[in-house]
Amino acid sequence: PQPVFLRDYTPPAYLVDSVDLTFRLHPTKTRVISRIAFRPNPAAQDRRFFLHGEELTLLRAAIDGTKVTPQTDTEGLTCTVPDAPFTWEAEVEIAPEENTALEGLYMSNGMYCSQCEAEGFRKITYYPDRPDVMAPFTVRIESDLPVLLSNGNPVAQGTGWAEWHDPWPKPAYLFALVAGDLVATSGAFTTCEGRKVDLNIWVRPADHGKADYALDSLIRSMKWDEQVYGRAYDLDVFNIVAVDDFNMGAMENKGLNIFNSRYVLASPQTATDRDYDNIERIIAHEYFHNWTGNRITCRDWFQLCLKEGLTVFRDSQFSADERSAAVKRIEDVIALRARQFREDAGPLAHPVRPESFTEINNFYTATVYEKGAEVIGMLRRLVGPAGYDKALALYFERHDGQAATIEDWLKVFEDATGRDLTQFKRWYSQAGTPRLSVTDDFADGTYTLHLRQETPPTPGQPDKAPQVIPLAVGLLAPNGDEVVPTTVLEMTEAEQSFAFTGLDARPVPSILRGFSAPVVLERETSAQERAVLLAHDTDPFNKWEAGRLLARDVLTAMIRDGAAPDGAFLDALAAVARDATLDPAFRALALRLPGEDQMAEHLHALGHTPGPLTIHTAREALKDALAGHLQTLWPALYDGLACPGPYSPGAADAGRRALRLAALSHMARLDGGAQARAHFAAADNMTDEIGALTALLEIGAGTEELDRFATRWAEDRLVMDKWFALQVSLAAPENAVDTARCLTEHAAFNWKNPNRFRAVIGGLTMNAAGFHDASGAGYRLVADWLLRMDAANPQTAARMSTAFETWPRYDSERQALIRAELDRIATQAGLSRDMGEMVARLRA
Ligand code: B3K
Ligand code: ZN
Repeated sequence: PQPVFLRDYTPPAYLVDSVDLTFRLHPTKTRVISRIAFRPNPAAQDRRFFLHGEELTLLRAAIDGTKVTPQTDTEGLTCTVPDAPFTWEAEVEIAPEENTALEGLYMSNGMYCSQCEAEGFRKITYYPDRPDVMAPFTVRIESDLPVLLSNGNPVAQGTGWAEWHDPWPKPAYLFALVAGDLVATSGAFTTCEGRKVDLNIWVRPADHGKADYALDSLIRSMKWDEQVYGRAYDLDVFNIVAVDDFNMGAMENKGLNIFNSRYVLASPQTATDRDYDNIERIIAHEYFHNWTGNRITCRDWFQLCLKEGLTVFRDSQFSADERSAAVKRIEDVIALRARQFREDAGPLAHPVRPESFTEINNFYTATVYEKGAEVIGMLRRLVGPAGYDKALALYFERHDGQAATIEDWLKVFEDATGRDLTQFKRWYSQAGTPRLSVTDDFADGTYTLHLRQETPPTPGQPDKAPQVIPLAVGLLAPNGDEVVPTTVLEMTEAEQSFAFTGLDARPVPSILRGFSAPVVLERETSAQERAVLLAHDTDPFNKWEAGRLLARDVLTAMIRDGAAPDGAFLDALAAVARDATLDPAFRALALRLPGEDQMAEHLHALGHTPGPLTIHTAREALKDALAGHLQTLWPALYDGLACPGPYSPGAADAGRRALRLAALSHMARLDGGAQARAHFAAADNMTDEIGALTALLEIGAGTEELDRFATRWAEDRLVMDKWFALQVSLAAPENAVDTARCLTEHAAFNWKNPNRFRAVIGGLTMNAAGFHDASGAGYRLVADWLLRMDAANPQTAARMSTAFETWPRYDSERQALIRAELDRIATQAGLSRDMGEMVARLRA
């Protein structure tokens, strides 16, 4: 397979005025009849008529009613066509039941469903499957199944058939079809334009009653997008369907979102606070795509961040408004560092807008999504909220109905605000996380920050130019009073200094407030300064960050020098944990120590290569020390934070539960798990049940509870995913591989279900010390499963292969072991395009 390049873009040779599709559904012999009105594109030079098509059996084709015999190959067909508008008709046969890749039309538990982004429509029928070809679709579905859905509005229906029409021109990747025995949780929403919209969340009958929170989240999302972005919904119905077998989280098909059931179904007994949070966020994300993605889509797949970065940014704003902005920001940065910084630091690093790809599905990454959202956050910080709103209004006005580019996006900001964004555009083209080193001096009342930025080389990009870095800074007096409130410094040079005058004493700087740019800050700071910030910073993000840096340095000293846990750190953390004026959710985050993978990355950047087991042991020792040091605090927190009343997934109660469960997990280290066992037995919601089980597994206990859990929840797929994942990810390092292997032999291990596969194999890759066991057994097991999965479902397998992206930070023995597994995968016959590209990049 050949890579495609951004620079090679050419406009489509033919445009589409309308698409009519008829589906005669059958598990192995579905017929798809298409009638497509084409016209030559005046903007194109090329007149070759090519339609994408893969794994299709072409039964007949005609142009303007006359039979034709196109030339077909494994990628599509070509045909001689008139030099004027014409109608193409074709009939193809496909076999949804045999589709294990879960791309195109497939079956999940007896129901038909589709996933077309990015290039799945070509597995349904012959079509110019590229996002810059947009057309209105009319769809007829014929099937005995009771619920038949497609995009747009329902037109007509009878026994065994239904017709849908979507008036909004869309690219084929937003096409969707669902047919099944489904029940709906329904509601209604009247838009600010007065349109009455029927809302339905469709689930399998056994899951009825578990979609209330999803519906509530949808209604709040619709309201929010009207109020904050002025965007109203544009069809008479909005349907969401929950599907058990799904490669990703969800899909924003026009008017018919399809979701992984784990991001729809929830009840207090079966879903954790985190699940509720994810449901709210992903429902919002997919809904927001209706404007950022669907009404304005991408010209080509290199522009993916145009819709994904923006939509992630929008859903973060929504979550911040619905819950706690401070907590949301901290959680986002934790995730960004864990996934995107990690990606940027390894062989898979790529720009927010990649310049080439072999398989686009490999680029639905933390860089495109999360860094893409950070770039928009920086843009908003630079032009200010009013400038941002003006630019967005212009974006919607100018590009509605179009397939746009990053150039279009930036031009809108330039036109709306008068700002030159030439240098800023480097955020889209340069890969890697900039490192920002900071020194300072103080003389005669003037405090000066000296900044130096440098972005390390990444694959294909040895040299980097300076980027625009918005740096939010505030200054605190040594007693903790804020003397300079947040100001945004704009760094544009490789080296630059900024002065603050009129100060009485040398201040304590609070730099990169709110994590104002996705960079690594490097600054020699005393533990004392960090303690001042942890106690007094008015910026909640940096207050948390100060604690994280203290913890990181304490852990670094323990891992590298065998130091003992630092008492001053434990005291500082204790002060935060018992400060009742702070949000419990914030306190719970402050108590969370940096992860093992984060520590490995940090130490590697410092030039060290400690064994994963050393890191694990040190982190456990610090947790034990924290438990012991604060032994009187834990029961007080635990007793004081019980939520009165019935379970509510709202932020306030969730925060209390998070802090209470953090206390419980520390108590377990002191009482052998007695309290956690009692908590498990008494739990009346899944958050408490999982929290108690986690506390037990972390101390090597919980065998009985695991059994009880399995008995109680054997029939609930989503809850059982948790059971599978938890015991692998929390297994003692020396048992992790065996635990995972054993679970892959469990009767309920249906490996073709992506959620179950991710629970066990992904669970192992998340157990850093277990996965990186010196024997290489973890690498072997994961590679075995990648190969097996690749033959069935390349997308899910390729995504999991990113587990190997951290190889450069390990010792030479482990590197050799990983390399051997990557070689073994690379030489496998019949490897998918997805996996082929991933291993090639991983090995480079
Ligand atoms: N746009 C989809 C992702 C499609 C993934 C294709 N492999 C979900 C989302 O980002 O909203
Ligand atoms: Zn998205």
